[in-house]
Formats: sequence, structure tokens, C-alpha cells
Amino acid sequence: MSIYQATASAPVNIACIKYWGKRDTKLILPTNSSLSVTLDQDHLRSTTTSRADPSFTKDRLWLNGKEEEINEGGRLATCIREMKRLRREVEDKEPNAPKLSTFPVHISSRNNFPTAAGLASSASGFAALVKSLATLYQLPAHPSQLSLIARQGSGSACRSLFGGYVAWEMGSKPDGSDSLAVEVAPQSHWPDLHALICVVSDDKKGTSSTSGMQQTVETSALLQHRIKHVVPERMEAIKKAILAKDFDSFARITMKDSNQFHAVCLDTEPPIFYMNDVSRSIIALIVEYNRVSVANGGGYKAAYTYDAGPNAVIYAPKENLKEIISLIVKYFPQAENFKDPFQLFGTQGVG
Ligand code: 2P0
Repeated sequence: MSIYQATASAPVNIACIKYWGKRDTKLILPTNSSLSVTLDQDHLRSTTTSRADPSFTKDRLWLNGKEEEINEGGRLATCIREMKRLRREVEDKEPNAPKLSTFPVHISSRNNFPTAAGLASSASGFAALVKSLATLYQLPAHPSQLSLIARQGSGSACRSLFGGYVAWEMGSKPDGSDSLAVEVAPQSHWPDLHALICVVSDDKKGTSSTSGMQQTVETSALLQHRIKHVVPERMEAIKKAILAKDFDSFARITMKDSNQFHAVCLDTEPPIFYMNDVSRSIIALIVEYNRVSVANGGGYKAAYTYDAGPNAVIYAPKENLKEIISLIVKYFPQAENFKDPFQLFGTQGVG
């Protein structure tokens, strides 16, 4: 008897232009396009194994060893249903192909980093889920096509289907068929850009992204300004900066967009705070580091960005990493011991 099983993994991505807000909560269609860098480090990944078997009684999923409910009509159920639909298209074309779309699946997924600590575990998780089912079902699908399905698991997951520099184009069609991820440049285009992740806290965050962003959509006038008058130009400018490997522009845009995302959170009713005092101190450190460099005739040396949590991600050219790490260790001595509340996660190439 054949065994139908496949394993795939997907990395975390960190947005430079932030996704925050949905125009369609069911299909997960965003209010603005976004752009991220996919990390290539081994210890920030989700790995997922899927198995299809006619003896299984229903679809089941385990996350880090604990079974999760697959609610009817929920995100997991939608992703599994959509992947089975693509498999059915293969089976319809190839009558001899095993009817895997009719078998229940068991899925086991593991993250090798803290879940829901603002480190985008849902992004790598849903990307790995979709990839493992695509491998199991031997789908001839392009990553952009798979991104349409991963998006319905978690918006930011669509960007983790590609390595390197990735845009999620918001699209305009009501059915979401043009709201997908596209590669801006592969990691090999700009391998000198590195990301340093500073885990300020690995506690579960207070306000989930999903509910937080809808509160913002409902109550923030600043979000409307951001959607209409800021992000479209910023998307074009950062793509240009990446293609030109222009770190100064990349850094300025990335920091400005992180700041505006957190400003929009503050403009929400009730206000949402994701950064803490340590996060803000790291901002001050990077701002000063850049100021001194520019004052001495140099350029920007590092860029910070924060997602829906207090952890800092610092993008920098490789040559600056040593200096940045020594600055962080100097001002945050806890970092050296890999202890809470500040843990230095490590450095890595991106893409
Ligand atoms: C991002 N974040 O672009 C932004 C920046 C958080 C801050 O994507 O509701 O977990 O599952 O679509 O994808 C977090 O949002 O939300 C996020 P859902 P998701 O990376």
C-alpha cells in the first residue's frame, strides 16, 4: 500500500511596508499592499508534515504537538479545502492519479521559535502548511498561485512562499484573485543585507493582529490617510531602493513605515501599544547611530522595524553587524546572557 506523505518548511518574513487592515475579512484582502524580506535562517521556520490516508476519519492538525480544532469555515479548513480543490483539478486531468483529494489529511506543524510573540509564526505556519500540501498533492502550482491560498490562512503568510524581497500586491478584484505575492528580487540580488532579531520578550502578545487591525480599520482616520496617500508611493520607492541596493533609502522608508504602523495603532480606539520601553530605547540607539554616521559624512548604517510586538528587527549591511551587536550589548547588557527580558536572537542573511 502506498504512503502519501510530504514535509515542507517555510521561513518567517519581516515586513518593511506593513500590512495592517482588511477590506474583506473572510477572503483576507488587505487595505494596502505590503513588502517584506523573507529570512533564511534555520531557526526561524515552520516545518509541516501532511499525510493523506483513506483510513483517517477526518482532517486533523497538530501545532507543536498539540491538536488544534479545525473549525468548519475557519482559516485552516479553507486552506485545506482550497488545496484539495487544486488536487481535484490534477485528478480530473489524470484519471490514473490517486484520488488523494478524497482522503482526509493529518497535518503536524512545528515552529522552532516562540509562537505569537510578534515573530510572525502564522506567516511561516500557513506558508509551510500550503507548501506541504502542494508537495503531497504534487501540484504544478507557481508560488504566486499558492500565495492566494496561504493568504486565506493568514495575510502575511502569502509573502513567505518566496525567499528574498517580496511584495503582496493588494489587488482590486472582489474575489481576491489578484491579491497575491510576487518576487521583487531574490535573496541573491542583495545578499549583503542582514537582519538582526532582538527578542525583547517572547510573551504572547496582548492584542492579536487580526482583531487589532480591524479595530484600526473601524476607528482610525490616520489609517485612511496611510492607505490612500502614503503606501502606494512608498511601495514604489522601496522596490526601487531594493533593486538599486540603496541602503540609505531602504532604511529611511523601512523606519518611517514602522513608525507609521505604530502611529496608526496608537490612533486606534482603544489605542494599541505593541512596543515597550526597551523597544523605544533600541529605536533611540539606532537613530543616534545613524545620526553620528551621517554627521561624519557617511550614510545610514542600520534600520529598525517592529511588528505587532515589542521585538526589534534591525536590517543592516553585513559589515555593520559587529558594531551594532557590540552597541546593543553595551547598552542592554542582559542581551549577552540570552536571558529575558532581552534576548539577542542572532544574526542572519535574509532571503
Ligand atoms: C506585516 N503584520 O505586514 C504586519 C506588520 C503585523 C504588523 O501581517 O489576520 O498575522 O492573519 O491576516 O498576517 C500580522 O498580520 O494577520 C501582520 P491575519 P497577520 O507583517
